[in-house]
Amino acid sequence: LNKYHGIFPAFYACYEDNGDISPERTEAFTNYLIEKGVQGLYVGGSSGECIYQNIEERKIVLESVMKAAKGKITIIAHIAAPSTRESIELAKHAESLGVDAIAAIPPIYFVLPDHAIYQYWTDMIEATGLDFFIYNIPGTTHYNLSMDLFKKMIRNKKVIGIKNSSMPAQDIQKFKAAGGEDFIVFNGPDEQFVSGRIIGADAGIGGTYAAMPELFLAADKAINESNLKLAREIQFAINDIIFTVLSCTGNLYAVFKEILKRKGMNIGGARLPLAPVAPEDEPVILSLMDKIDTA
Ligand code: HMN
Repeated sequence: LNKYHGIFPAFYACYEDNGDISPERTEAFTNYLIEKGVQGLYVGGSSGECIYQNIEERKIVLESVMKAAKGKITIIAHIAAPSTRESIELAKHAESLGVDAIAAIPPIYFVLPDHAIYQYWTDMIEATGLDFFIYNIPGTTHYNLSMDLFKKMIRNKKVIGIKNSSMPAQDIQKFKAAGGEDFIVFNGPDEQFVSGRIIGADAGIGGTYAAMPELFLAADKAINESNLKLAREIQFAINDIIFTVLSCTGNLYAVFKEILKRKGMNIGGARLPLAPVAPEDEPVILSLMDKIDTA
């Protein structure tokens, strides 16, 4: 059975009330998601707020996740850091913990030429024996993976898939066609999970799955059973929730974490500069609690 199928929540950073990384809450949240029935976790990505954590903190997060998840579900560790040097350190650390695969965005801040991105990814790939997923997320990195670089990357046998968060669903079709049948494509934009799966994504990694895993698991099941009418209905319910959260003053993750807290899963807030939940978000959060429970 392919271990890269189904629903992979992009794991949320779990903090103490004072904002420190919380190993206990990280472990508890991992167990919570395993009990929901997810097939894997994507740890240390955007939703994991990796951008706002130092290397030591990122190691603690992965260690705590692995303590709860090792051998139970598939773990992909996002290990990209601003420098190649730190990315390699994180890659080796992830390998020592026994993760299934690593993944990385292209370099951030400076938008570098393809040859430099190729070198950045290749250096971290060569640092371990692990499988690797390319992470294409132009909305945040301002770099849109070229087909040329994609084709160059997949000549390396360790490159077994891509998490694609570009908005055109047709990009998924292109990567799947060029990568071949066994090449794994993860859908990135949660608002297009159903479209992404239908056009060729094998599975999904998403930043809102952790807040509503039931809905994504149900959508995935409906697609597998070719019940497209139901899949679309679930996607509409999901999008209604996402669009509502995006209308809040508080950041997307801050709002979803607040909802999780009120459902009994306290993993703290989001780190600044991500905006915390604001007083004017209160009625929206109350309406979302109902929507998430009854959807
Ligand atoms: C990750 O890297 O942690 C996430 O999987 C990123 C993911 O693609 C999310 N994109 C961003 O946060 C920019 C989406 O899941 C996104 O949260 C969702 O589509 C809602 O807009």
